[in-house]
Amino acid sequence: MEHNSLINNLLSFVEDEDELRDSVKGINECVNKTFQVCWNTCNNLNEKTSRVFEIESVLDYLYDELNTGHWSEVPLKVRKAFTAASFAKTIIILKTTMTCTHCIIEECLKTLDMGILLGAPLENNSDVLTNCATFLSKQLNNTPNCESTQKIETTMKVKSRSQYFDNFENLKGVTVDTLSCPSLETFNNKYFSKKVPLKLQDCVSHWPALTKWPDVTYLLKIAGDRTVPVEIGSHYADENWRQKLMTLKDFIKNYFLGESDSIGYLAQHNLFNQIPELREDIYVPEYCSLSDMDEDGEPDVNAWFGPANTVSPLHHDPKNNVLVQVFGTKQLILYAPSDSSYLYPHESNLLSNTAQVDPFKPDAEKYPNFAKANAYKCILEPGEMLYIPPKWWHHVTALDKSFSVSFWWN
Ligand SMILES: O=C(O)CCC(=O)C(=O)O
Repeated sequence: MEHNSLINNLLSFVEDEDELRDSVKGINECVNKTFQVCWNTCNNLNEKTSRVFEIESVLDYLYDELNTGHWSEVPLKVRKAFTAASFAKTIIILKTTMTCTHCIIEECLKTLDMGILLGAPLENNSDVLTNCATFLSKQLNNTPNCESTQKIETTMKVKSRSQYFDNFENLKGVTVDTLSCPSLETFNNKYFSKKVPLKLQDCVSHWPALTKWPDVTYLLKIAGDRTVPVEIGSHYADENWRQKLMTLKDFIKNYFLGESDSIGYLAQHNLFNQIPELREDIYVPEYCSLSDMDEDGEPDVNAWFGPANTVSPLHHDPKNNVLVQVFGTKQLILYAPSDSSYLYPHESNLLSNTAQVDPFKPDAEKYPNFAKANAYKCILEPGEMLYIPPKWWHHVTALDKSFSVSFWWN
C-alpha cells in the first residue's frame, strides 16, 4: 500500500481529534508542549521534520510515571496520555520513513501494543490503537519479510505426559460431576445457584478455535508480530517468577515449541480485546448469562496459552468462571471455600487468595490441617469446560501444550 494512504488509513481511525491532542495536558507542562509539536506533525502530511526523538522523550517520561508506585495507583490520565503518545509515535515513525518495510510495520505494531498493554482506552477513541494494530497486522502479511526474520519450525514435538499425572491419580478426592450440554435450567438449579463445580461437555463444539488454534501457523499468521505479556518461572507465587513482554512469535518459538529451560506462560491476558481477530473464533457460553447480581455485563475473557507443565498454584478468584479447554489437557484440583483454613492462605495482602500448601507435595508438619481438606478432581480435555464457582480454590496443571480461555463474570 502506498505510504501516505497507509498513514491516512491510520488517521481515519481517530474519532475525536481534540481528545487525543489534549490527552497529555495537566501532566507536565514541558512534556505537553513537546507532545503538541509532535501532534501537529502527525496531522500535517507535508511536514517532513522527524519528531521521533521528541515523541520518544514524551513516552519515556510517561513510562517512568507508569512505573512509579503500585500499578493500581497510576493515575488514569497518565495511562490515557500513554495511549495518545503511542498513536502519535506510530504516525511519526511512518512519516519519517520513505517506504513501509516489514521491519517498520513491526516497529509500529510494537509501539501500538505497548500502548494497548500499558495505556488505557480513551473515552471517544476507545478502539483507536486496536484498530490501527489490526490494520497494520493485515498489511504485514502482504509485505515482504525483513531478511533477519527466521522461519519458525511449527511442528509440535510430542512429549510424554507430565509427571504430575501419576500424583494426581493417587491424590484422594471425588471427581467433579460431568454433564453433556445441560439446559440452562439444570445448570442453574443444580450447580450455579448452589455454587457447585461442574464439568460441561459438548458445549463449544461450534467454536472455530477448536479446529484453528491447534495449528500454530494460524496463530502466527494472525498475531505472530503482536507483543504479549508472558509469565516466566515455575508459577506466579515462586520467588524467581517474572513477567516479560515479547512477540507471540518469540513466545511460540522459544517457550511453546522450543525446549527452553524455563517455563513461559501467556496467562490471564485479555488477548481478545487486544487482537479482535482471535475473538471471532470463540463465543461467550450461554451459561454466563446467569448472574448472582442482576447484572448483565460482558464477562472478562482471558487466554491461558503455554507448553506442558505450566502450573497455576492453588488460589481462588472472586467471580464465577467457566474455563474452556481449546487444545491440550489440563488437570485441576478444587477445594470448597469452607476448606480455606485447611489450605493455609498466604498472609500478605498481595497473595491472600493463594494457598501456601501445594496439594502435590503437602508438608504435613507445616500444614497439619491440610489432611482435612476435601479435594475435587477434574481432567479437562479439548472441547470441555469447567464451571468454577466464586472463591473455590483451584490448582491447574497443563499436561500437554495447551490453550484455555476463561470467562469470569458476576
Ligand atoms: O489454566 C490455568 O492455568 C489457570 C486458570 C485459572 O486460574 C482461572 O481461570 O481462574
